[in-house]
Amino acid sequence: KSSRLAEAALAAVPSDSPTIFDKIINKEIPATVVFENDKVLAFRDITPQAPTHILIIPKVKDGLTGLSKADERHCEILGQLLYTAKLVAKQEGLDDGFRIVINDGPNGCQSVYHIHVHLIGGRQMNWPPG
Ligand code: DGP
Repeated sequence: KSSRLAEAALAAVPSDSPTIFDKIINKEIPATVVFENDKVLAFRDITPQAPTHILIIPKVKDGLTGLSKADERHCEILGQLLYTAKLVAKQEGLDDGFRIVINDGPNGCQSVYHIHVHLIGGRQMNWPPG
């Protein structure tokens, strides 16, 4: 399963085109939304890697396909994404800890080019990651 995800990531072409996440934002395809405000959306990952696996994304991409494309104007939304991860971790009861991941580019195994923070928890994590 993990290697299939890695293959999908390697097959993904980095671009600023709309992604599947725009369809989720626009409610064109369903997602299990766990938190939403005017700036960010948090929903359950379709291929969870742990009992809790949530993606936190900005509602407006503004060129932020990935962290490597961040500009100074993105500092506020980057803060909002991390702060939302903290709020959702609390909401999910991840009181013993959790992991935050941002995959970037082919080497980082990024498959969707709309920046997203993975919030993963509910089990013991290992280090180093694969
Ligand atoms: P990354 O590999 O970091 O780009 O993570 C993209 C994640 O997005 C991956 O864990 C699977 C998830 N994902 C892809 N398509 C969908 C979808 O249609 N719905 C949901 N809920 N998650 C999706």
